[in-house]
This record gives sequence, C-alpha cells and structure tokens, in this order.
Amino acid sequence: MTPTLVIIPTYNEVANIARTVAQVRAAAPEADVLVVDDGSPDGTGAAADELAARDPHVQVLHRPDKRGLGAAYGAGFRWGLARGYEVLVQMDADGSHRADELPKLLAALTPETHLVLGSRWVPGGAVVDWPRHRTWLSRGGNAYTRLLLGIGVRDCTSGYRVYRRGTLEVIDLPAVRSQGYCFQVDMLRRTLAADGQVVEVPISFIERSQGESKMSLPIVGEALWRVTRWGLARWGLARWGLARWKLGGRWTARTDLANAAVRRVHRVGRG
Ligand SMILES: Nc1nc2c(ncn2[C@@H]2O[C@H](COP(=O)(O)OP(=O)(O)OP(=O)(O)O)[C@@H](O)[C@H]2O)c(=O)[nH]1
Ligand SMILES: [Mg+2]
Repeated sequence: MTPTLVIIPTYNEVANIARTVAQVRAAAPEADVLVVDDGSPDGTGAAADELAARDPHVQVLHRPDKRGLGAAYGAGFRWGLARGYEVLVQMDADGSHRADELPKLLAALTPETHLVLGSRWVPGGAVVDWPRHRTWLSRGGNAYTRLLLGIGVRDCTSGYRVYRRGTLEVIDLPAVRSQGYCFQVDMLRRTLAADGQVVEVPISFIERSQGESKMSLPIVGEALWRVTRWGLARWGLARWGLARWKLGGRWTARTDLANAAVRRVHRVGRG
C-alpha cells in the first residue's frame, strides 16, 4: 500500500481520542496515525502516548501550547513529508469524520487527483445532529466562499481530506497563516491555483457527542475576513485582465484552469 499517514489534531479530546484512533486503525490497518496534540490540559497527549506505546502504527507529535488548527496541521504535514509518506489524510478527533468512510476517500485519490474532499454538501452527503444554525453557517459560508473565490467546490470548509504528497509540496505550506475553518479554504484555493484536480466525495458528518467544539466567533471572523480579502484581490486582478493567483512567488496558474478542474470534480462528486 502507498505509505499513508492519517493526521489527527487534538485539543482537549481525551474522551474521543482512543475511540477515533481505534476506528481509523480498523478501517485502514496499513495506514499510520499521527496525533498532533497542543498540550491539551485534559491529558489527551498522555492518552495518545499510551496508544502509541501499544501500537507501532501510532505516533504522537507534542506541541507546547494551543496555536490553532492550521499550525497543528502544518507541523503534521511537515512531519509526514519528512518521513516519506505519499498520502496524507486530515481528520478530526471528535467523531465527526467517520473512519469507515476513509477507504472510500482513499480510493477516490486516483493518479490524476491532487485532493479528495469529504463533502457534506454534494448529493449523498449529510450532516447528522447538527443544530440548524450550524447548517446555515456552513451553507452560507460555503456560498460566500464560492462566490468570492469563483470556485465550484460545494464544501470548501470540510476538514476530512486526502492530499497527495506532491500537492503539499507545491502549495508553499510555510506561507499558510490561516488557522480555523479558513485553513481549509486556504489549502483548497492553493491547490486549485496550482491547477490541482479536486474531487468531492459525499460523507456523513456527525456532530460530536463528547468534548467541546473549538468553533468560536474569532474563528468565523478570521474566515470572513480572509475570504473577503482574497476575493477582493482576485476581482481587482480580474479587472485588469490579470486573473492569476500568485502564491509564494513560485506558482502561478490561471483561475480559469483551476475552475475547469473544479467542474471536472463535480462530475465525479455526483457520479
Ligand atoms: N492540535 C490542535 N488541535 C486543534 C486545535 N483546535 C482544534 N483542534 C482539533 O481539531 C479538530 C477539529 O476541531 P473541533 O473542535 O471539532 O472544531 P471544529 O470541527 O472546527 O468545530 P465543530 O464544527 O463544532 O466540530 C478536533 O480534533 C480538535 O481537537 C488546536 O489549536 N490545536
Ligand atoms: Mg468538530
């Protein structure tokens, strides 16, 4: 099997981490798991160490304090790339991302695909037990993102993803500053800007039953602010006939090429 790493960031997930890791190990036994814990006061890091001591497929990366989801994934990606993993998976610890859907996501990573998105908002996708205001926030945020960034992906904020190593290598990870939901949008727009092919696969997202969500007003605010800024920059450039993203001074790609990639996505996503 292609060397595969499932990265699970944690902050105060002691009630969830053992079950989530066990479910991933059962669903994809050949994949390795990396828990990235930001010094959780509830002892999640120690619980993850115990899992790692019992199972050589499980590793833990400890960071001293909470620095946000984007920073945790950045560290996890660097860890995995340095160790030669070819496929890197993003997954929440809180049970929202079903491990039994992981084989389906991994199977969707064909040689032409750069990113597989587990999507709530394509036909066949669902959310379970979400309060109505969360559904509207997610739907509204996605509609706004699609409009401003001119992309066709339905679930830009989904955090259940499969990246190919090459994708992470071209998107200038050190330049990514986004932390919350915005981190997911940022990674997606960079993948598309590099003319990456993105595939959306329907998933059922289940509201966490244990522990507390880290969603907060500043996280929503960050997403709103950054997406608006990216959108305005894109429109400004388009006005001058320069509809190009420029990322890290290294990669440029025409947005219409990126959009063509997304249209292909939808045929797959709905197929
Ligand atoms: N290492 C690390 N993990 C984090 C941080 N913030 C959130 N996480 C983890 O990231 C995953 C997603 O966080 P959630 O609390 O579920 O937040 P969310 O998924 O954005 O919010 P909901 O939509 O309400 O579930 C969980 O496994 C969290 O424990 C952080 O600052 N550092
Ligand atoms: Mg969650």
